[in-house]
Amino acid sequence: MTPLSRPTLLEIAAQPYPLALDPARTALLLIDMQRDFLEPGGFGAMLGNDVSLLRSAIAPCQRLLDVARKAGMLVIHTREGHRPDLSDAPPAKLTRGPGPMRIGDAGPMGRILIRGEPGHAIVPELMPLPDEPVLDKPGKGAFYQTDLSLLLANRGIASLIVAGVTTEVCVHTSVREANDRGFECLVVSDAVASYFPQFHRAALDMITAQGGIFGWVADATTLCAELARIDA
Ligand code: C5J
Repeated sequence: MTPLSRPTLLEIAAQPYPLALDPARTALLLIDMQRDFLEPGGFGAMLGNDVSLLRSAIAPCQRLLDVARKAGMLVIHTREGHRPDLSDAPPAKLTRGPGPMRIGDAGPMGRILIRGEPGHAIVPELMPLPDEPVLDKPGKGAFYQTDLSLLLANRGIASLIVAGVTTEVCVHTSVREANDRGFECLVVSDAVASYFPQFHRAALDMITAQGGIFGWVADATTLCAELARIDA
């Protein structure tokens, strides 16, 4: 395909209809690709989940990261987690789930969902570069109690490419928050994943239903082929 020079609108073959993206006003948002959710022996696995279902998103995320970096796009990573003293975790979240597998309890990779613990880190395959913002979020949504809005506004971002885990929890919450704030969201179907395939499918369907009520969905191959045309 022919390389493009900026400014250029990319037309992405997406569901429910093609999306025009201005790469200069688009950011890649990678949600919670953390060791505790994705690695065998982590918190997710300890709960009895099959982490291979989540790990299938790593390679598509790597491809997205690669083209986004080459295109000079803003890349933002998030991590779900709390302060070691748990002072930023609401009681309703702390008392959720069977003990001793709650937030702050000892897990196989350190204390569960606590900042600075080994399991809280982003998987090595998707290690952020030093100039890429990493947002620590105490909730499921990437906008809740973070400075994401500010970072996006300062860069004039209007559209988000969203990838990460899990499709129906932190990805969905973040997309809903972004949609209400006026961002166009393109969710990358094979770069998001869930421990529950039926939830993954339903969550993607919810985004594109009713003419794209929360946004658009496209696969990584389609998107990467378009982004790779950008001449940064
Ligand atoms: C995320 C969760 N990241 N499922 N967290 O989706 O609790």
